[in-house]
Amino acid sequence: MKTKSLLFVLFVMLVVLFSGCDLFSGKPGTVEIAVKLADGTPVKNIELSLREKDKIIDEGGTNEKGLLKLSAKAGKYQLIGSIVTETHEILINEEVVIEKNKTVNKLVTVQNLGKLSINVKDKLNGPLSGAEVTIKDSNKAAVTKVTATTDQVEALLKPGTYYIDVKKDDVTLEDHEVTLTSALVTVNITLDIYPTYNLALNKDYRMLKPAEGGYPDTEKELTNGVVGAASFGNAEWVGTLGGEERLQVIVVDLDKEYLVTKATVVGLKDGTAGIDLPLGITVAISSDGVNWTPLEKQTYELPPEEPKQVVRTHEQKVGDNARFVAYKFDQSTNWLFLGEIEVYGTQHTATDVPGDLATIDLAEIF
Ligand SMILES: [Ca+2]
Repeated sequence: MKTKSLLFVLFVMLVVLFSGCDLFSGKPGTVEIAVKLADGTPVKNIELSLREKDKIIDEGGTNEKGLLKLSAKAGKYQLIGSIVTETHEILINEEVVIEKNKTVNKLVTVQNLGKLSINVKDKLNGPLSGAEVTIKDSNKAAVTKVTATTDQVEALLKPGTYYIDVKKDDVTLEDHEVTLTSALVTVNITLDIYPTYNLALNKDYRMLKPAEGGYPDTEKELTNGVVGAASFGNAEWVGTLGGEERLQVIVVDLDKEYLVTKATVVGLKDGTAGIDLPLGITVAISSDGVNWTPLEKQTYELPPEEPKQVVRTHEQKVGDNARFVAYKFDQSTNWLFLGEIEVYGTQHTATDVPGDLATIDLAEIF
């Protein structure tokens, strides 16, 4: 019995010793992986996994700096991943040795890969967002086509010759040639477009029918650059009544004549208060406040499934010179709630022209 007990104790001690050893060697170590181009440019959003034979031990994607930390117990592993570009696919298969309780560094330098960074600029060298950018290969066949949300487009591609087309509105620049090396190559492309600004901001305007007392226009609220929340109770809304004709006319004075690109107006629907958006909006432009050019009326069907309270922006393309911009509203309800009028145009086209907002007959414009 005594010997058996001793053997048992010895067995337990051995188990504890071995499991302790195993526990110790099993303490994880970390590898910090850096994925870079040949010139040191980080490569982001690359999915990598740490594998032991075919088993994935840890995985993740590289961050903005091209870095990724993966953990495993001490040992040798394969680092597996792939970079899929519009032109080719590069496989990553590297050996990584992880040491217990340590962080080791692993640099993965990707060969045969370049990063093209395209910056789109306006004629005054400012950032121009929203352009359609097409990257074409050396045979001028499209490789990728994107509409940029900002002024920048980035693409990972095989080194070589590329041609870039950039299009915004009706302005196009074609076949801008670029040689991409195994590096970050930045290209600035300038489109023949002037930047536009809200020329109506803080400008004077007049309304055919004045704001109602409960929803007043205290401080030129239609050009103050602020739009209220989707509720008639918000003080930013200017409320007017349409009267028998259910009609309102508003004229804004830009002070000078400009090339106007578009005119917008923000309206409120509040089904809890009998306020709906207009059924029709007509914009007219004038340089002198006497002779007016009406643009085509835009009509709306008001969908019943819309939310009860909603803010909508009406937009009218213009593309002509004007100092005065008039809006006519065909009201669906007697109440009309407006939040902001914006008139976009180019600053460099400013021209002094005679005209007087105070003498315009608003009832005679349309
Ligand atoms: Ca406003």
